Amino acid sequence: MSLATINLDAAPAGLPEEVVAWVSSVAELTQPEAIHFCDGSTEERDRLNAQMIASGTFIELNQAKRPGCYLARSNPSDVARVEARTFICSEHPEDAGPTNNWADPDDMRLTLQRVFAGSMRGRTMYVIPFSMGPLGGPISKLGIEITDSPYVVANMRIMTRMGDAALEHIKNGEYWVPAVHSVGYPLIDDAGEPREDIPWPCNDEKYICHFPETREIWSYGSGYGGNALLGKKCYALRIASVLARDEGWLAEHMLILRITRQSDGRRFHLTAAFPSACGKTNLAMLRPTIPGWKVETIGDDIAWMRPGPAGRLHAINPEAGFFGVAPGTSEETNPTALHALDHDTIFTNVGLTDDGDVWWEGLTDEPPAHLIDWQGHDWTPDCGRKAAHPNSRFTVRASQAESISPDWEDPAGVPVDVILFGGRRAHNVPLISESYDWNHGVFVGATVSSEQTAAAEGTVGALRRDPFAMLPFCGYNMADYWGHWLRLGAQLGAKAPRIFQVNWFRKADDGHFLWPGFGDNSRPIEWALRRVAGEVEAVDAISGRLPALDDLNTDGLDITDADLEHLFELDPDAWATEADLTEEYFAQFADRLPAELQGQLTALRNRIAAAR
Ligand code: O2Y
Ligand code: MN
Repeated sequence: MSLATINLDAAPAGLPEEVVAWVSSVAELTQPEAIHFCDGSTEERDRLNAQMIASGTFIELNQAKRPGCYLARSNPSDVARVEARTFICSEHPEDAGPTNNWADPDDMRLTLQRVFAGSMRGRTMYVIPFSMGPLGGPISKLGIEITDSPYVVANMRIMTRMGDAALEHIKNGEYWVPAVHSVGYPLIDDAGEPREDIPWPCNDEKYICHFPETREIWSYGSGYGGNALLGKKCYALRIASVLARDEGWLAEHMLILRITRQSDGRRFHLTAAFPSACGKTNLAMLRPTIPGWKVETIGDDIAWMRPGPAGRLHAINPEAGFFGVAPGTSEETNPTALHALDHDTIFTNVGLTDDGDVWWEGLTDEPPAHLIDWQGHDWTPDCGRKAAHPNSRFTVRASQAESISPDWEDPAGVPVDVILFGGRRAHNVPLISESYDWNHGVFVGATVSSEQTAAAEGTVGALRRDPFAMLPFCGYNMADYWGHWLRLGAQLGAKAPRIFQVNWFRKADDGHFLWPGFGDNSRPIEWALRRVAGEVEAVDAISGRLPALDDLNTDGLDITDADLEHLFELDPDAWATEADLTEEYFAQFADRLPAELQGQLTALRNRIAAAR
């Protein structure tokens, strides 16, 4: 398709030349039937929703029960992020590092030219200008996603600030990141033969590619979540981590909370990184079981943090919505999330009840007697299959959560007092411990791990490292990323947030969880905040500083003294093994490992020796 045949008549006036050139070049390559610049209006949303209902991509839910809600069912082969098909295409492999899939950028460009050639034939190409973070904010950044998926447009409308307002900033010459996405299912083949569309088009061949030097994203073959909503993991973490390294800030896989002590109105802000399956969404909407504390949500997944004018680290949530896991969300586990889904929500891969509502495992104790499962088949409780896919999702505007902070869109962000690192550890790691200093905190973040619980994950009980919960999301060499954290800590000095490690998942020898979790996680967090306020002492120990048991608020808590003590037991022999495993783990980073982290490992060994 030549430029002359690309209809840019409907393009907004005043587009910068570089945007016109880029959109035209992508259209020339992918050969769409039409080009639509998304304005973000409700008319546009309603038109696309009607189109997706007609094509079968969206099923309209019972509008009396769930107004503005739709269900999408993906192809069963396209249900999650595909880490094995996610590539960092840096010029030098060592700049991607040992924890990323590296691909040669020249080779990958040839591959992408091949798969994207004609990939949008017969389809509309949507151009989505978007802002990550409040529009025009000092920490926010812009992007443009090109996609051939109206489902992606509908989700980006919820997950980002998308449309004309973002485009105005781009027209003003502000920096933006280009992101190209195609589901890889053209409606006209190479011979010019048409084919019918299907409700969830995708391709068996998938490429999720990041070019850190040129700051570009190219995603092909998947329509699902993090593979396709390119503002989220691809931009806000992988590309943003590179921007952050070069510009002196942090792009992190962290939730953000405001916690207010009602007795004196003192506000604390906390960010927290957790690997998957550690209850991050539940913590983002924490309902404290202890009185006197109010918790507000600022973000549930990603934090962008920059040193502010007074030298403190300020965090924004770059996203505008939640893309949460549905199974397990219930009135008991996370009523705030559940209530947010009452209206204007896109559900993907959950069950459809006979009265046009949604259902997933864990929503109610009593399952419906019949429903249609996520693959469109009849389902009954005894059929032996799941009604909802385990990675089924809801997409909902963050403002619909009753816990949302009135300041969640403050462009200046909130000053961070506490950073938490958590993993899922049955043994060794205490309920909470405070790092000795920033560098020790970086060591703790770098060594975050979870014990593998299923044979499918590898050897059961073996540690799966997920440093800073960034393993699949760091856009460059992980050791250099640790170095960046160390440098930023030195810059922040005494104004740096305090770093704590938490573990909600420690088990007793008979296998029962020692800690009730959920709302009771407010108890160790209260201790952390009181440490920040200088109100409570701590006890030096192997892993960090621990609370004296009397200082942990256990009022009304149903836990035995033995279990409480076990939560903080640190066995020097077990920790010596931890230290050996850390040494093995660090070895893969060779001379890129910052010397400070090797020094932290030595300090840990010294504390173990002293405890023996
Ligand atoms: O499977 C996907 O594409 C979703 S992954 C995801 C979604 C929301 C928040 N976090 C994640 C994640 O993988 O960390
Ligand atoms: Mn996440």
